[in-house]
Amino acid sequence: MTKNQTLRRALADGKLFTAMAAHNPLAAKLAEEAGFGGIWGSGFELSASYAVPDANILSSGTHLEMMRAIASVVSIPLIADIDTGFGNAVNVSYVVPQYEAAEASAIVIEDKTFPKDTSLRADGRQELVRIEEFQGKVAAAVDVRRDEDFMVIARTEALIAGQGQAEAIKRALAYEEAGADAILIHSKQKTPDEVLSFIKAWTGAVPLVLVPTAYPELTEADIEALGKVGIVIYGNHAVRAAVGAMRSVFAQIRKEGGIREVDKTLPSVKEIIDLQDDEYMRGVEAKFLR
Ligand code: SPV
Ligand code: MG
Repeated sequence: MTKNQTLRRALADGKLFTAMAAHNPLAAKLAEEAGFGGIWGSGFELSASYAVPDANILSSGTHLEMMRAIASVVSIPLIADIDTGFGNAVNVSYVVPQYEAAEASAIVIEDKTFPKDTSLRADGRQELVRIEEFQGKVAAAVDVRRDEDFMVIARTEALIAGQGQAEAIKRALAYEEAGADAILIHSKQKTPDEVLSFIKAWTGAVPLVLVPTAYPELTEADIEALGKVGIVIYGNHAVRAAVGAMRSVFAQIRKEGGIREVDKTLPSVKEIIDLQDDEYMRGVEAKFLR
C-alpha cells in the first residue's frame, strides 16, 4: 500500500487519523516512532525553526525541500501545509505537482489572502479571499494531482477571521463542491465550543480536520465520538517540546558551569547515531567500500 492509499483508506474507514507536526526529518522520525499515523508539515513549525514569523516569510522552495527531506525518512503519510498556495490558482496548479513529487500524500490549502498571517496570533491580519476564487484554487489542486489518492484538503479560516459559523459553513460546503477531499476547520477560541457547534451544523459528506491547539482539552476520544472528524493535527508540539527541552538544558549548563549533571539526563550520542540510520550506512560500507 502506498502512503497516499494509507491516508485515503484511514479516512474512509472512519477511525480518527492522528498527525504530529514536524519541522525537520528528525522530528518526523520521532513522531513516527511514537505511533502517530502521519506527519503534519507545518508552516508554523518550519518558520519557528528559522526564527521568523509564520507569514510567508520563507519561500515555497524552503518548505518544499523540507517536505521532501521529511518524506524520505518516514514510512507514514505526510500532510503538507501549503498555506494559501503561494499565490492564486495559477500558482496552486504549479505548486501542487511539486509537493506530490516530493512525496507528500496531501496538501492543506487555506482561504486567506497571500501573504498570510499566522492564525493563532492575537490581532493577526486575517483576510479571506472570495469564495469563488478559493473554489478555483481547490479545483486547480484537484485537477493537477496525478494520483487520485493524493488528497486536497481545504481549510477555511472564517472562524479565525471572526466571520462566524454561517460563513464558515457556507465556505466549507463551497469548497467541498469544488472537489476538496476534506475540510479543515480552524478556531482560536480557548474552548472547543465554536468548533463543536460547527461540527454539529456540518452537513457535508467529506470528513473534517481539527487542529485543537487553542482548545487542548478536547481529547482524541472526544473527537472520535463526534463522528464527522477524520484527522486531528497536533500543529506545533514538536517545536514547542524542542524549545522547552533546549531552554531547560542550556540553563542548567550555564547554572552548573558544565555538563557533568545534565549529561546523565540526555539521550545518549548512540541514540542520535541510531536516529541517523547509521546501521544502513554500515551496510553500504561493508558491501561497497573496497
Ligand atoms: C501550522 O501548523 O502551520 C498551521 C496550524 O497551519 S496553525 O499554526 O494553528 O495555524
Ligand atoms: Mg500553517
